[in-house]
Amino acid sequence: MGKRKRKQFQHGHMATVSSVEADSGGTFVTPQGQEMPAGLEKYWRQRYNFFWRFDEGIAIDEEGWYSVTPEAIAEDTAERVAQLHNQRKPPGRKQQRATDFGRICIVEAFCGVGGNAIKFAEWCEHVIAIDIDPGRLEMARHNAEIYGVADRIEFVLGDFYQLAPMLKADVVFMSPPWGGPEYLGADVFNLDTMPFHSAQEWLDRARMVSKNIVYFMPKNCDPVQLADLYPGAPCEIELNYTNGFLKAVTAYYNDVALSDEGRCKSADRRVYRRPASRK
Ligand code: MGP
Ligand code: SAH
Repeated sequence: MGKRKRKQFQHGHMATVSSVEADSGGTFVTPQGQEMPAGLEKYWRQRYNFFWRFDEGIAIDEEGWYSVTPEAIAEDTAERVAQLHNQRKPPGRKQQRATDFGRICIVEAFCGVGGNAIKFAEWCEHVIAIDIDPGRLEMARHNAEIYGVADRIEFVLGDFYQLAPMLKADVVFMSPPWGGPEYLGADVFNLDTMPFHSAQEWLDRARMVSKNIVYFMPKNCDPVQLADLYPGAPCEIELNYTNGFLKAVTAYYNDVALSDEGRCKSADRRVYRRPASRK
C-alpha cells in the first residue's frame, strides 16, 4: 500500500467527520490534533479494540465507527467458523491457523470497513466481502492490506439482497445495519424493525447461499426471536464482550452451531441453545 492511498483515506475520513459535525454540534480533538465530532469520541476511545493496528493508517468513516465489530469478537467468530472445516477433517488432525484451515469459503454480506472480513481472511481460505457503499468497501480493502490479507478477500460492490440468489458458500456471516446507535433506545430490540429488510428477510436470503449462517445482532434483542428466524435448525447464541462489557450477541445456525466451547475468548457463555428439531 503506497503512501498516496493512505493519505487519500485520511482525507476521506475527515470529509465524513465534518458532515457529522453539523448534526451533533460539538467536536473533540484527538491527541494527534485530529478534530472529530463529539458523537464519535466514544468510538474513537475504543479504536484499538476495533483494530489493534489502528495507528498504521486504518480508515473508518462515521457508520464504520459505530458498526465495526471489535477485533477480539471478530477473531473468535472467525476461529469458530474455521472449526467447520476442522470437523470435516479426519479425526486426530491438529488444528492450526489460517492456511491449514484452508477450504472454507465464507460470504461476509455486510463488509463495512472490514472488521469481520479481515479476521475471516486470517482464518479461512476465501472471503467474499460485499457492501453496498463503495467508499466503505474501499476502506475495507485498504484496512485488509494493512493486515496483509487482502489477497484472500474478494471485494464485491453490491446489494446482498440482490446478489444472494447467485452465490454459494460454506458459511454466510451477516452484520446488517441496525438503524444506527439509536438501537440502544429500546428495552428489547425488535428484529422486525431493522432498516431496509427485517432480520427474517435477510436470513431467508442468506439461506439461498448456505444453511450455515452466523448472525451478529444487538445485545438487547430477544434470543428466542433470533433463534426462531430459522425454524428447525440447531442454533446457538453467544454473548460477545470486550473488556468485560457486553457489546452484541451472535447467533450460529446449523453446522456452525456445534462449537468447541473451550476456545472462545470474548464470548464467555452461551445464552441459548436449541438442538435440531426432528421434523
Ligand atoms: P454500541 O452502540 O457502541 O454499544 O454498539 P455499546 O458500546 O455497548 O454502548 P453502551 O452505551 O451500552 O456502552 C456495540 C457494538 O455493536 C459496536 O461496537 C458494533 O460492533 C456493533 N454495532 C452497533 N451498531 C449501531 C451496529 C449496526 O448498526 N450494525 C452492526 N452490524 N453492528 C453494530
Ligand atoms: N461487519 C462490519 C460492519 C458492517 S456495518 C465490520 O466489522 O466492519 C453494515 C454495513 O452494511 C454498512 O457498511 C452498509 O453500507 C452495508 N449495507 C447496507 N445495506 C446493504 C446491502 N443491501 N447489501 C450489502 N451491504 C449493505
